[in-house]
Parts: sequence; C-alpha cells; structure tokens
Amino acid sequence: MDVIAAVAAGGGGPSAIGVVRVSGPGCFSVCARVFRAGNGKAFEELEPRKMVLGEMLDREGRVLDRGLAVRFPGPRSYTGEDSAEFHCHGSPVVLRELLAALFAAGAVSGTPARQAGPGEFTKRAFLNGRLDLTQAEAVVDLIDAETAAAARNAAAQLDGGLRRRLEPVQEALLDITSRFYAVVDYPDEDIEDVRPEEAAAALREADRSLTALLDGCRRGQVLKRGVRTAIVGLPNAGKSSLLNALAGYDRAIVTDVPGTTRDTVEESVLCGGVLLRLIDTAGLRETEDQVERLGVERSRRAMETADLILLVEDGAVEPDAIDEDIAEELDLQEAVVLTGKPWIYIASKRDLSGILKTAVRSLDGKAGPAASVSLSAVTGEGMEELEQAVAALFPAGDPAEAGSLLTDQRQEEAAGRAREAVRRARAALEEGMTPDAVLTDAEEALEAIGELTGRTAREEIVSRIFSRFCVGK
Ligand SMILES: Nc1nc2c(ncn2[C@@H]2O[C@H](COP(=O)(O)OP(=O)(O)OP(=O)(O)O)[C@@H](O)[C@H]2O)c(=O)[nH]1
Ligand SMILES: [Mg+2]
Repeated sequence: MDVIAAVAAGGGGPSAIGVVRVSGPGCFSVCARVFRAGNGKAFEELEPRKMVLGEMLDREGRVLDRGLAVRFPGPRSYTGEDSAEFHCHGSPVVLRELLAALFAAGAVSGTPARQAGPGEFTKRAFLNGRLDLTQAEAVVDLIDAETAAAARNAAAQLDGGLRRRLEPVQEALLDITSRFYAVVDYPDEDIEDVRPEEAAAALREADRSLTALLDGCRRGQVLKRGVRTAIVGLPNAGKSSLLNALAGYDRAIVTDVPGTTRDTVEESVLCGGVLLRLIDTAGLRETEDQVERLGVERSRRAMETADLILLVEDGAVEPDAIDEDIAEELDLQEAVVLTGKPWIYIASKRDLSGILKTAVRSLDGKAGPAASVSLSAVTGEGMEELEQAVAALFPAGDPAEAGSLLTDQRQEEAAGRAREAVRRARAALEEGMTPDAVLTDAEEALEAIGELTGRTAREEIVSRIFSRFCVGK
C-alpha cells in the first residue's frame, strides 16, 4: 500500500481551518519531515490520537504555518493503517504547499507518497475491515446530506444500523447453508440432520425482514434525494408563483400572459421538513405554438417521473364563468389521477376575491388528492397548510428506523435479489426438493446480502461447515 495524502478540508477557498490527511504504512517517517513538534518529540514518538502544536515546514524546511498534528497508529485509525492529520490555517496556498512538502518528503525518505484518489481513505477503511460497505456509503450520504433527517439517517447507518438489521438474515442463511453442506458433502460424519420445518421457519423470517427493509426503501430514497415534485396546471394558474413562494425568491418568470413558462424550471426547497425537488412546468393545454407544445410535452414527462404532483388551479376564476376551462381542468385532474401518484390539489390566488374553489370536483370514485389546499403565493396564506400536507405524506419515520433504511438503488437491487432467492429456497424446501436445490438459492441470497455489506459469504460458510465437526477431527 502506498502512502496517500490529500487536503481533507479547506481546499475550496479561504477558511478558518484546513486539514491535510496522510495514510499508509511508513507515513510517519514522511510526516516527520514536514512537522516539528513544539514539545521537541520526534513524530514517531508523539502520543497517539492527541493533538500536538508545532510548525509545518515547506519543501525547503522553511516554516509554512503553525498548527496541530495528530498521529493515529494503525489499526486504531480511520483507515486502519498508520495515518496522521495536520490542522493548519485554512489557506488553500498553505494547504497546497504542505501537500507538496509531503510528496517531496516521501521521495527523499524512500516512502513515496502520492495524491489520494476520490474516496480512497474510506476505501482503505473498508478493505481493512474498519467499515462495511453500508457504512462506507453512509460516509458519502452524511457528507452529501441536504436535510437534518438525511444526516441523522446517514449517521445511524455509519454506526452500523443497516448492518445490524441484515445480520440476523445473514446468520439464518449461513446456518441453513452450512447445515445442508455438511449433510450433503460429509454424509458419513455424525452431524445433526437438517429439520425442514426449522429451515422453512428461518427462511420465512428472512423473507419478512427483507420485505420490511424493502418497504422502507422509498422513505430512504426520499430522505436522500428528495421528492421529485411536478407542479402542473393550466396556463396562468399560478404554478411559477407557487414555485417562487416555496423557493423564497423569484426563480421563475411570472407574468399574466398564459403560456409564460415554456421549459421546465427546477428548484430544491424544504417544505414541511421534506426536501422537494420542484419541477415547474409549462401550463398544459392544446396549443399550436411549436415551442409551447414541446414544453407541454415536458410537463407530461415530468408528471410521469414525479413522486408527487401538485395540481394548481386558478382559484380566482368563477367556476362556471368559463366552461371551456372547466372541461380542461377536469381533463387535467383525470390525467393526474391516472398517473397513480400521490397528488395535492391547490386552489391558487386565495387573496383575490375570496375563495371560489376549495376542493376537487367529483372524480367518479377515482383516487382523490391526498389534500386540498387553498393558498396565495402573494400573501403566503395557506402555505402552512401545504407544508403540513407534504409532511403528512412523507413522514420523517420512526426514529428507531434511522440508519436502517436502504438509501440507494444498489442496495435496493441487492436486497430485492436476496428476497427473491430466499423465496425460491423456501418454495424448494416446501416442495420437498433435494437439499442441492435449496442450497443454490440460499447461497444466492447470501451472496446478494454479501454484496450489500461487502462481506463475502464463501469463507464464512466453509468455517461454519467445519465448526460442526467434533473437536479433534
Ligand atoms: N393576486 C395573486 N396573483 C397571483 C397569485 N399567483 C399567481 N398570480 C398571478 O397570476 C398570473 C399567472 O401566474 P404564473 O405564476 O405565471 O402562472 P403559471 O401557472 O406559471 O402560468 P404559465 O407559466 O403561463 O403556465 C400572474 O399575473 C401572477 O402574478 C396569487 O396567489 N395571488
Ligand atoms: Mg409558469
């Protein structure tokens, strides 16, 4: 393993503090050349995991900055290797010089040091068994978190929340596979037979756990990437005004000309504690205008890919004043209902001439809106009700669940595959198939879970098989 080094904080622009991180066998001899501890001790002698004040030196041995260094001898370090951190002033120039000094020191000390690649420190932590894959992914999620809830979930996942939830499933599958293997491969040994009912019960439990995990997946993804929310409605309904009100600034152009918004406009906002990825769209109507027609096309697509639809109707138009509009509005409601997605009905312009529309017209028993809100983008009346409706649709979830939500597609796909294989194994068992058939599926399930956690199953199965032998064998 090479010695790697990188600016871990403060590289983007001037900041109060900057951090340079170093890791790899032999890195202390490299560090010794760029840091002179104030207490006179050699770098290798610095007390582990304690900050020490001293001077950082540049390539020529000149003082670059005064700051703190910490020595983390492996394996009790983030990466599991010998590693160190330098905390200096957050000047990008100082940080760059310090990094260059480390590379130069590496060259002369015979322990070459190089720039770390993206995620390389965490990759080493994974390879050295300091983190499993779910935890490594949690590191990225935590850094990228856009809401407090997302950060909390990532922190709990980093603490092993997801792994702990997967462990019982993995245990059960390991138990079944190792028993079957022992019976199949070593028929002469005196090993306890497999009891099919017990194995079936264990598989049923594994199925249940994986299903619960997959059910929470939508919440996990909402936490992480937010809710894709399409704002749709007829031209001039007040869609862009709503986007601007939620964003808190004039993101989209608003005019009284119907057909103002042509292209889709996107903006992320926090609404009721939920991260919404808003997509403001062109008003939906039949049109001859080529540009507008393309915009309308995009609106329809936005609706198809959304997790939530906000249907905005002009609340200031007398319902029976313009028959044609009403027919169009009903068509639109129908189109929204047909997507099968959760939607919120919004009557806009509440500040104008009282509320004329408060609810949706009859939908012939089809799925109605999750909520109906009358609001004004101008005065802000009713905005709170919208926030409440959104919060109710995407609840923060049980705090006990934190850290054990699948947050990305890779995890969802692997958990889904594991469940399918568990179900096949159960069916094989119940149909009285040979142990081989059950084994293939149970092993496939284990492999899929192994992909989730990064723990490969093969070695564990082997050691379990032999643990069933008597002592001395
Ligand atoms: N008084 C009042 N006027 C509003 C409100 N919301 C929108 N308007 C007005 O309604 C008109 C249309 O608003 P937009 O937000 O551009 O409507 P839109 O649905 O985005 O329209 P298109 O982009 O053309 O489809 C503008 O003149 C807005 O100022 C509101 O809450 N109160
Ligand atoms: Mg608009």
